Amino acid sequence: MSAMSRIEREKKAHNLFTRFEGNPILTADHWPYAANAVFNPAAAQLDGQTLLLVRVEDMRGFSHLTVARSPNGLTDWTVDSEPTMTADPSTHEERWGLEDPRIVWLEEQKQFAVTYVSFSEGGPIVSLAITKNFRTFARLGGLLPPEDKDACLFPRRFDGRFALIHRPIVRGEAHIWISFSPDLKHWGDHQLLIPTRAAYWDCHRVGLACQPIETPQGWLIFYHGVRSTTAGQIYRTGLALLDLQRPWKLLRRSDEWILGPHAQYERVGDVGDVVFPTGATVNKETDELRLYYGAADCTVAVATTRMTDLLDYISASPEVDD
Ligand code: BMA
Repeated sequence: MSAMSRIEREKKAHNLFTRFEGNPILTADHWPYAANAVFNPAAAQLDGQTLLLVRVEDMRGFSHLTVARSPNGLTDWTVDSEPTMTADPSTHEERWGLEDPRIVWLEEQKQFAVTYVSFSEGGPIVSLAITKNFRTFARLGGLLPPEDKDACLFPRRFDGRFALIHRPIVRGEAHIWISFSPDLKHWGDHQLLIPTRAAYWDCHRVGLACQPIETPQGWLIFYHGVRSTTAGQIYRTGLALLDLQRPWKLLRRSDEWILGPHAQYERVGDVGDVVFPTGATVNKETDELRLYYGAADCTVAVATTRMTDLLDYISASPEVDD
């Protein structure tokens, strides 16, 4: 058992993140062309700037991805004048648009991997694109059959294999899985990683939030959890820790959510009561982690915390038995 009492830990969970006072940082009004909503952004650092690959929903209700850049990650965003990645509707895979990207730096390839949802006629598919500059992309296509979403690669191989966290729907249930591949194309050895938890805030659905964050204690995993209530679904964010060398091993999991809909822009929108993180940046010098998230399926917001606080909190969270 940890030294922190449950009450102390709840207080810590409640105070872990500080919302940026300038939230929401991006809205459809910032966009250089007509859009209904801009949300669920992937995040990376490139050329001394923060880059967000933002999901943009057009007036048909279909989505594409567009880059926004900022010198400080908070303000002064410049949005690409045209969509950066659009669906190819002539393919079965991308019939109804591209959604909810995640970005990770692949150490071996020295390129960014973008995993995103292609909305196919058969349901959502996880697709992969590789890029150096977010201007040109090598599109490697779908990785696994539908229905699957909320996916991200790890930055390197484990025992010679790449690893993918994703969220297939299996028997109607929405749990987080991990799968492995020798070549980023053929995937297998599928294992359940983080299941939903009966009665908790994450009892109905879970899915990966942003990219896995490497720490000396293990991989920090942010995930969204859903509870369905009589008033609708509530999307909140929790934290888990995976073994550094064996990421298929879940070490700890937060009892509490650490970010939930509270601000007006999170409570009210196209889909109210949704915080949906999909990107993070870490500044090792300042110890700061910034979590970028979609708020109420309408806008992009950011909240900040310290890596040491996250690690203190997850170290005080329950261990998970095998
Ligand atoms: C999920 C995804 C997200 C969306 C969220 C809340 O299932 O489709 O794109 O932000 O629902 O509506």
